[in-house]
Amino acid sequence: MPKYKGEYRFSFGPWNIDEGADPFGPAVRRPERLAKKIKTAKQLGFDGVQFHDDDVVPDIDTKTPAQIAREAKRVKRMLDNEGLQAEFVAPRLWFAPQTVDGAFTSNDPKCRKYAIERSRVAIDIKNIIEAPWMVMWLAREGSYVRESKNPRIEVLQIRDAFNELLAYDPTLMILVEPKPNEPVDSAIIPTIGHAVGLGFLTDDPARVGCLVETAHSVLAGLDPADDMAYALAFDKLKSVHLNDQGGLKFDQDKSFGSFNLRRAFNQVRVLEEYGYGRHGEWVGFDVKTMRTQKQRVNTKHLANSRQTFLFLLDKVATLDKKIEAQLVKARDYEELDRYILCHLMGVKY
Ligand code: XUL
Ligand code: MN
Repeated sequence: MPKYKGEYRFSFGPWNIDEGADPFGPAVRRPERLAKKIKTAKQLGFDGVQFHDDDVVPDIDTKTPAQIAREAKRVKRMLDNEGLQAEFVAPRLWFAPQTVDGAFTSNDPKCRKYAIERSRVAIDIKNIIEAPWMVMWLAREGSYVRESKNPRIEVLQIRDAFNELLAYDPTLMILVEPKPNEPVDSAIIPTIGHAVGLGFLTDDPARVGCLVETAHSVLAGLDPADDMAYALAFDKLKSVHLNDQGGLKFDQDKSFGSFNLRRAFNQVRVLEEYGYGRHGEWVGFDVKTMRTQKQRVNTKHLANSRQTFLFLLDKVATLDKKIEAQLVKARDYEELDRYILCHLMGVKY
């Protein structure tokens, strides 16, 4: 009998070991090479790495298909040497001059074309490094000024773009990672409900899934565990970006559980009760190095987040199901609340 219902494989992306620049100040740590970050992933007990297309191939827009393939193969070898898998590739559709006004929803048709072409390149890279899916964080699909775009057309433009990409690669699986704002004022696919719905608009809904990020749900005023549960009810949750967020402010990407431990417990509970991971789903941590960390302790947030997940998994497994059921049956939710708090604090109930 396995100890847990779920099977957990952990990942993070190279951007999660960062130099600490923010809109108000420059970098405070030296950049690290991708090869070192990949080795760190292994040393910290992770199983895979997530990538943006240009994490794999820097300066991607200046390179030929042959150069891109060569560099992607190099990264695949780095992963193989460490016994790690690539989890996903996400096209960075928010950085180039062509994506200032959005990618698939830009008002300029030449820019929309760029977004499709760039996504095709990302799919080629994904296939070379053998990642199971492409993640779409639709960063600039939305508006700063509502009247600048037609929101109904925007949804259909994203649908059409997805259809082109699904047709380009019949093995492609797209995961939509919703976020309500930042960088745009108002995102057109702000919540998991929107992401699930978008999948059903495409030519092949079975190949469009979701990724729920804790901080993004909180920014939308929603509960991340409930968002995960919603996507699971549709069989759409293939990945998560666990982190934490202190209310409605900028996207903080704090270490998992660091702000609201009970909320973190409930995310782990939803995943574990479903048996998450048994169908190839991953647990990713989209956590940021605190700006105050010094160079040699710049990965503690990753190790800590993974460890907190495992501690909480134990809390889920050791919750007394009989007590829980009795209190639910008696509808004594005040007592259930107290039992959960005692259990989380590790004090006698
Ligand atoms: C942005 C965000 C991204 C995606 C990957 O808030 O979470 O890092 O996870 O493109
Ligand atoms: Mn994320």
